[in-house]
Amino acid sequence: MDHRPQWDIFCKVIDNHGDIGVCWRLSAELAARGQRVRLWVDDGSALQWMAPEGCDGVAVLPWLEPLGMNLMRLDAAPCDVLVEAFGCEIAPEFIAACAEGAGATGQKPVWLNLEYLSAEAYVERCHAMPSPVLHGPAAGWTKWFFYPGFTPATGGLLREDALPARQAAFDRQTWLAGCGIPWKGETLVSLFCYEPPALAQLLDHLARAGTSSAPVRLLVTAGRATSAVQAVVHGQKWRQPRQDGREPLSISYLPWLSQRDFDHLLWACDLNFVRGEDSVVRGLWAGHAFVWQIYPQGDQAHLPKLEAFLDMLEAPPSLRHFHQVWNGLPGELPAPDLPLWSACTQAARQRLQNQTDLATQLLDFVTHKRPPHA
Ligand code: TRH
Repeated sequence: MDHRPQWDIFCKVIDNHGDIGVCWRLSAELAARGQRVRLWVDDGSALQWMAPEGCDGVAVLPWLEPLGMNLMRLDAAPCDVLVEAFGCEIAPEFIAACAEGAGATGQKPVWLNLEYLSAEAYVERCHAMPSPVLHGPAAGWTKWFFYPGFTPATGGLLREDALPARQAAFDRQTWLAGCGIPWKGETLVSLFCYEPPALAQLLDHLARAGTSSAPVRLLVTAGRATSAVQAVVHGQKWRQPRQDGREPLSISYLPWLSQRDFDHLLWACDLNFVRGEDSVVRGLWAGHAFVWQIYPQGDQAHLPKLEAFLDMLEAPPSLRHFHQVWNGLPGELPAPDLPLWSACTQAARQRLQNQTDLATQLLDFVTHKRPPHA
């Protein structure tokens, strides 16, 4: 009999790739730490490029409505830990089946509501708060709010155990050659974004930087970033070659990368443009200068979230101002200051590396709430 704890993680893909990106990374890390994971997802198509090799210990299951035959899996391996990611409501028939199993064994699963990442102050207040379940087959159980975050009083950040060793062994020249990216010593800039209004300004800046010193190569990620760049590049004058015959700014359009290679991209570049929830953390761990495009919310709720993040980062004024304009506030983008900005990332990384990571905190929390099987 397999006594490894069984996690059931539920993920609904709202739009973009952050929901499944975070859930996959968490699932894979829990499996690396000896847990068994069933990842229930309503649209797992992005996993084909994000994680083409899958992961031992993680079973990806379609979140159909109703769950139907897949519920049989609960008979084989009852649920120990339930995670509803980003406020998705777990399928009621799953809860009912879980409650039935718990009735038989006398042990309730630990039920976690994994929230979005923010550096705002409310996160410390709300982290690990209980929410009693009042109705339905699980009435009498407790759901726990779990907030990832940037301080010791929060749930921490996703940071795999294997990350430092992977990063230390990374060689950018070899990786770039393996991807077919023709690198001749240019300053490398990655771009993962939505449709930032200041994109044309950025391209101008990069071309100017590439005119005065080393040329710049922009590595544009697949999807919305590629469409956004292609919409502005047509007929741009910065395509004129320099005196040495090299273009001041060259652009490479990338295919969809696996999550591992997405990390490699961030490690390879001197400046990274990241977006949303997962890649901003990867930008931090990469340790290079980075700029974050926050996921925009209709009621402008993202603006205080952005400011809280910049406070946490201890961003110098030029980086703060760049972020504001990049995120749609009026103004001119200041010139990127790579030495200053990368020093800022490295100092923040150092502070954050001293904190306990999200997977460790989740495992400790579950052990505390539910002692291991006898
Ligand atoms: O895609 P996103 O904008 O996701 C968003 C945000 O997380 C937002 O906060 C959330 O509310 C919304 O989804 C629903 O950015 P994010 O979070 O960085 O997720 C992208 C994932 O895709 C990340 O795990 C990295 C991965 N990725 C690859 O693996 N390969 C690639 O080639 C690219 C471009 C991304």
